[in-house]
Amino acid sequence: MPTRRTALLMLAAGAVAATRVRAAAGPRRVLHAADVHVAGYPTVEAVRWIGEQFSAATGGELGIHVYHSGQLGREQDTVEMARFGAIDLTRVNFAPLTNAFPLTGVAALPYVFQSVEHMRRAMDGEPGRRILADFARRDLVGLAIYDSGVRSIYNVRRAIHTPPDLKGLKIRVPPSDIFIEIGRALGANPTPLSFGEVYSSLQTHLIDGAENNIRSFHSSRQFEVARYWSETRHSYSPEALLMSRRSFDRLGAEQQALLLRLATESVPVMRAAWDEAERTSRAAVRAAGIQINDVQLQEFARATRPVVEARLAAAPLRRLYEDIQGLA
Ligand code: GTR
Repeated sequence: MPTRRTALLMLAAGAVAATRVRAAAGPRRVLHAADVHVAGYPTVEAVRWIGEQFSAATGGELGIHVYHSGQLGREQDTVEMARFGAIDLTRVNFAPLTNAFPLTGVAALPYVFQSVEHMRRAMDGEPGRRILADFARRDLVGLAIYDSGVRSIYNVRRAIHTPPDLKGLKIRVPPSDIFIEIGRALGANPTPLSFGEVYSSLQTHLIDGAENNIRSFHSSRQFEVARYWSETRHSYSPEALLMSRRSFDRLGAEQQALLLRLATESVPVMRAAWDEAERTSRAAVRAAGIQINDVQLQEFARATRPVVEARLAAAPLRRLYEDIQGLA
C-alpha cells in the first residue's frame, strides 16, 4: 500500500497530469516523467529525446512530458509514484535507490570505478543489465542507465585536502545508507536531505557543504553559496531511468519494444550532452571564482574502504562488485 504521503502526492500528480493531457495538442497518449533537474540538463533532454523519437516513429501514438525541476517532488517519492502507476517514468540517481535496490549500491560505492570509461563499460555490460533487471522486483521496469559524472565534496568554509579537514562539517548527502556511511567514514557530519533542499540549507547554514557532480553543483546554483570544491571523486553513482510496470504493461508489444530500444539509444545521446555539459559547468564555476583543489585521493579511498567491505559480505553484491572490477 502507498503511504499517506505518497497517496497525496499521487493525487496531486494525477491532477497535474490530467490537466496537461487536456491542454496539450500532440501525441495521442502522453507518458508523464519526473526529473529533479532543470530543463536543459542532459537527463531531462535524454528523456525528451525518447519521447520525440517515439512520436516521430509512430505518427504521434505516444509522447513523453517531462516534469523537470522537481515539480513532482523528491526522487524517493517519484519512485513510489511510479511503482503505484501515478506517473509513468522517473529519472533518479542510484543514491536514493541503494536501500531498496542493494545492487544499485554497488555502483555507488566509493572508488568502485577507475574512470568514466570503466563505469560506462560496466553499466553498458552485464553488470548494468543485472541492476536494471532487479527493478522488476518492485513493480518497475529499468529502462536505461545514464552517466552522472563523478561526485566530489564542496563546502562554504575551506578547501578539503584530507579526510581530517572534514571534521565538524555538516555535509549533505542523499537519503542513502551508503552515502551516510561515506560521510561518517570521512569524519564529517552527514546530513541526508533531498536535492531540492540543498541550496537553501547552504544559505541558512543548516549545512556547511554537500557532494555532487560538477554539473549539478552548477545547474542547481549551489556554487553561488559554497565556494570550495575539492576533487574527492568518491562516487560515480549513475542515474536510472525507471518505468512503472503498470504503465509498461498497458503498451502493446511493439510499443514496448520500441520504447526499450529508444531508451538504450538515448544513452549515447545523453553521454554526448553530458560530456559537453560537464566541460561547460567546470568552466562556468571556475569563472565564478570557485576554488577547485586536488585532494589526497589515497587517503579518501582508505578511509572509505570499510563502506565497501561491509557490502561485500553479501554474496550477490560481492559478485557484482567483482564483475565490475573485471571490466576495469
Ligand atoms: C544528482 C543526480 C540527481 C540527484 C542529486 C542528489 O547528481 O543527478 O538525480 O540524485 O544528485 O544528490 O540528490
